Amino acid sequence: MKIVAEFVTSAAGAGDFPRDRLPEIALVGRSNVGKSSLINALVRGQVARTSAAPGKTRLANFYRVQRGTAAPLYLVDLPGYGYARGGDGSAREFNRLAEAYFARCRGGSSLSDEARRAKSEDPPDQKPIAVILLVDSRHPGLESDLDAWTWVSSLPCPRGVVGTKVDKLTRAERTRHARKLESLFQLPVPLVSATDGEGLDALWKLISNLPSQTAAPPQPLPPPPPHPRPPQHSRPPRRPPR
Ligand SMILES: Nc1nc2c(ncn2[C@@H]2O[C@H](COP(=O)(O)OP(=O)(O)OP(=O)(O)O)[C@@H](O)[C@H]2O)c(=O)[nH]1
Ligand SMILES: [Mg+2]
Repeated sequence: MKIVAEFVTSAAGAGDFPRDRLPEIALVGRSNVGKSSLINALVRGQVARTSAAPGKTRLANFYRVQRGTAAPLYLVDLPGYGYARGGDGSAREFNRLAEAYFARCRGGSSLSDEARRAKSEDPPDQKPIAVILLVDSRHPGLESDLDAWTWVSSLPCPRGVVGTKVDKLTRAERTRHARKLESLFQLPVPLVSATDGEGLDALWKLISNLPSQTAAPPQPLPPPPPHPRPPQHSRPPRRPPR
């Protein structure tokens, strides 16, 4: 299937977000979990910048994606949380950006329904946004991820969870970790690899079917999770990221 993807814009705050009506799929997760790599894998290209040093993505980056004959959408690469070397300043930056970003989130009918809608009655600052929490499938149940899920679950958007880097699991771990993730999040959790492409079809399916019934009723937006602990499996980079 042909996939056309292009970088559209980087946003540092509310004034920079695209103002069109295309649905958005926001990827959220700890620094280094593989958000940018997964976007590249999904679009089979190199549109997003990746790095072995956590904290690479500091802005919200928007990629417009057209997959086959499906309606176009944005994949949105948000900065990761839990980047220790970024300090409190970077945590505040992440919280401010996440808060501004998800304030535009409106629940409602499914994304594909939304994409088909020619006209929208939404106020100009509201649009269909779904959020996918990425967790490292090697480390199910990190407290920072569970905190993030609690926060994501309070947003009025459809949501899902995906386990990344499955290529790093043994066969036995796959079964065990998959069960643990599904029990923690109470959802099917596809395991994917940006490296070898495993699970990407399932993820595309999840994206197009993100059901509206998982959307919580609109409510005042809570603050994003406090700056969580750094990932427990990785060391801080020697040099600060650029
Ligand atoms: N083995 C393996 N490595 C991966 C996979 N996905 C990402 N990586 C590696 O993990 C590191 C981090 O990947 P990124 O995609 O930059 O992570 P990120 O979540 O965008 O990180 P930030 O921008 O810092 O928030 C890089 O070294 C990638 O090559 C995967 O599926 N398998
Ligand atoms: Mg990134």
